Amino acid sequence: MASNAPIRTQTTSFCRLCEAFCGTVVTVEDGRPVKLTPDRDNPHTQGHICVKGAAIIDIANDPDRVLRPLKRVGGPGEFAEVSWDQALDDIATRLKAIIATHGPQAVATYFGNPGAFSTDTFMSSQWFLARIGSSKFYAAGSQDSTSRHLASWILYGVAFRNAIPDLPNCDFLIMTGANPLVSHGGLLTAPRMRHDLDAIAERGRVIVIDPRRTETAKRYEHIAIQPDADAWLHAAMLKVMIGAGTVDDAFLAAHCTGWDDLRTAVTQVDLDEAATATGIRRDTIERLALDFAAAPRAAMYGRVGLCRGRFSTIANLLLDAINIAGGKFGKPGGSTFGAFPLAEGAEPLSGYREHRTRIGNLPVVAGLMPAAALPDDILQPGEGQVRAMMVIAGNPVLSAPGGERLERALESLDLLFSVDLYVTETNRFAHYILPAATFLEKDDIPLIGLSHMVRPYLQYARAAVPPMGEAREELAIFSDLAARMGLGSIAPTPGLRWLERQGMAITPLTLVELALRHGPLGKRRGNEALSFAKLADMPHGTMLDLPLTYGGWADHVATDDRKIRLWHPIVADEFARFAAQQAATTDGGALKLFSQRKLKSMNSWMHNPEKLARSQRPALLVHPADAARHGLSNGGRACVANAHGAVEVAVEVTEDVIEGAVCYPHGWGHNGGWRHANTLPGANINLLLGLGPEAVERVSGTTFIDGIPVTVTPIAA
Ligand SMILES: Nc1nc2c(c(=O)[nH]1)N[C@H]1C(S)=C(S)[C@@H](COP(=O)(O)OP(=O)(O)OC[C@H]3O[C@@H](n4cnc5c(=O)[nH]c(N)nc54)[C@H](O)[C@@H]3O)O[C@H]1N2
Ligand SMILES: Nc1nc2c(c(=O)[nH]1)N[C@H]1C(S)=C(S)[C@@H](COP(=O)(O)OP(=O)(O)OC[C@H]3O[C@@H](n4cnc5c(=O)[nH]c(N)nc54)[C@H](O)[C@@H]3O)O[C@H]1N2
Ligand code: SF4
Ligand SMILES: [Mo]
Repeated sequence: MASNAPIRTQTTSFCRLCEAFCGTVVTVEDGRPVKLTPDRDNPHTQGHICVKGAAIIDIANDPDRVLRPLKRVGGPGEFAEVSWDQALDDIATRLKAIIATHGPQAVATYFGNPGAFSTDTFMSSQWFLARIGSSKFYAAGSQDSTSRHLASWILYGVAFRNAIPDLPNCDFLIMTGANPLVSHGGLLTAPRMRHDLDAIAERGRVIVIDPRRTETAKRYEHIAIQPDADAWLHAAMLKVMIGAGTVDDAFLAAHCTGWDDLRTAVTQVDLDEAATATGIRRDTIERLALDFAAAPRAAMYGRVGLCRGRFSTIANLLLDAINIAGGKFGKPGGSTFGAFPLAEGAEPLSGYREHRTRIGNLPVVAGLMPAAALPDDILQPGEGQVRAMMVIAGNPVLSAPGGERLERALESLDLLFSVDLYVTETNRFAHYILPAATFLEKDDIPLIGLSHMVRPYLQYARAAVPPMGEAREELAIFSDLAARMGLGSIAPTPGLRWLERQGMAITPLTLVELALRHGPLGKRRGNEALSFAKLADMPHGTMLDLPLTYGGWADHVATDDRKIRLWHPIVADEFARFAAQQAATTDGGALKLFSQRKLKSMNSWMHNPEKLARSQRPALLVHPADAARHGLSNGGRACVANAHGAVEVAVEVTEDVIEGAVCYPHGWGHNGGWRHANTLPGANINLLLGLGPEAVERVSGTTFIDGIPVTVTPIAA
């Protein structure tokens, strides 16, 4: 008997919207994803998901989602559907002509945040760029982590080697520049973070250092700090630890180089000046340093709030130095490297300075080019001028610096195409938009999280549904483009292309599978057990029998002498610059702008689903004393301005933000193809960010985002 009941399947999977990689169950009815629920049997996340994860269903089925290739037919944002053949033939022809005339460096990529969570998107876009011979990989990293990666490169010899706090065994955690109860962690995968932090607070202390009394700060202890002052705090803490004789001299002598130089540099920092710069009382700084030093199982962890100021690289380096000199590094309950399930050398983001930017001669960190150099790389004529761009999973018009200049640059390109789910503020300037597949439509493993997992885990998730509409995975898109350009495959090396000709399947996932099978876990569990076919038979994933690297951490240091490098010419130069800054006075009437994230918002793109957006009212947080001083009122409007631009915002007066600073979320001010998000209030705060070498930390290309001076003036109703 025929039934009209829908055909319903359930597939276990994991969310790929942030680094928590929560285990999920995807319900599919008649070929459509209809529900995403937590996978309570996932041993890693044990039923945790957040509201954004569940909303991927609304995104996948969003009537505004791009499901067929679009071609520009008029002004920005005016598109018509075309076939894949038409789109790819034209893109391939134009790319070939641009490369033939201007060389491969005339082609650049902008790679955005969601792409980092898809092995396919991340590796195939890198492969394609390498295959055409360009190194111009612009990325969100300069708004997020390049100063962290430079500090890691100096210390450990590998840019992507970041230490993580051993949360399960830690009794004293200092968390700075991070709000994991909202963000769910960065360069740290611990999806049940709140449970971990609660347990630490129960055993000991969790201290949050932040210019805002954040959701995390409210739950634990809070020390308010002025934005962009972390280098002062960290140097002062280290100086106090040295003065009190609480540093681990034996560890420093055995495992580190450059301690004498670093010690000399930090002892020159004046503690009263550090108190003035940070807004933290001197005795509070001293107590914090001594309590940390005295706690046997202590760690200090920091994230994006440390990565976008004027001295981000040394702020990050000093954070690690506090862990190292304090005798907390590589020990249970301290700070150490995550487990490494992949074969050594498999990290894609490792180096520094392999090339420099054409604009501003900035060094490139971990292959990630600084976004602040992009608009002029397009607009300024000369050898290597960018004439074609692909924007993959990024929306730099809202998330990066550049504003109108970036828009003008994008509109001037000979070719701009984007792989995305939506028509955005950025790709509305494109010649073509190619429809991307969501994570529901792809096989994957949580690759980017593997080296930052507090409790190492692995899952191979199969696509819950095939790509919807005419969406395609990036591997298919770039392979097809390469073929149409006469390049054959996009496999990045001649060796891999040779293997491919012998009949071996060379894809991002098959290479990751190989790196996994030949890594430490393969030796332990047996090579076969780690085939993706076998892993796929474990629908809830598997905890890995790999401990964090206590003791074994030294094997993962890749400096020439295999010692942790606490001093380097870059550090010397940065300290010289820092010391010169210390005497400088602060600007009279200006307030310091910094950023915040919201639980129901994801950078610039999850604002279209009604269920996420309805509670969002972006507002400038202002301390009552500053509000009185500048004539601002709660619920009123204000103009926030500096030399780079001006935006109009709503004002919220609150004691949660430190006096002297103001806070606003990024990613708002929509005018893309999102019918709902376009109607929402909110401004693009990144119009206030500068461009070019003056607007970045020179050594890391980090965009100055947090602590930038602005004036705030009331706007009459
Ligand atoms: N002022 C200020 N600026 C900031 C920040 C801040 O805190 N303050 N944060 C910075 C940080 S940390 C980051 S990482 C950047 C983020 O900024 P971007 O890297 O630009 O990323 P998003 O804004 O998240 O935009 C992601 C784009 O990818 C698309 N997309 C979503 N899923 C997929 C997918 O599966 N495949 C493809 N192909 N496309 C997809 C979305 O539609 C959207 O257009 O912003 C930075 N900018
Ligand atoms: N809900 C949600 N989750 C997200 C994202 C999102 O947009 N929404 N984005 C994802 C991305 S791309 C990333 S990179 C991660 C980031 O993860 P986190 O680093 O935890 O991100 P934030 O919530 O921005 O936390 C940064 C904190 O630094 C503080 N801060 C700002 N300036 C300074 C400073 O100068 N010094 C100090 N000490 N603190 C400062 C801010 O007030 C803020 O509370 O989150 C990811 N998760
Ligand atoms: S916390 Fe991150 S990984 Fe987990 S459901 Fe939310 S967005 Fe997805
Ligand atoms: Mo980020």
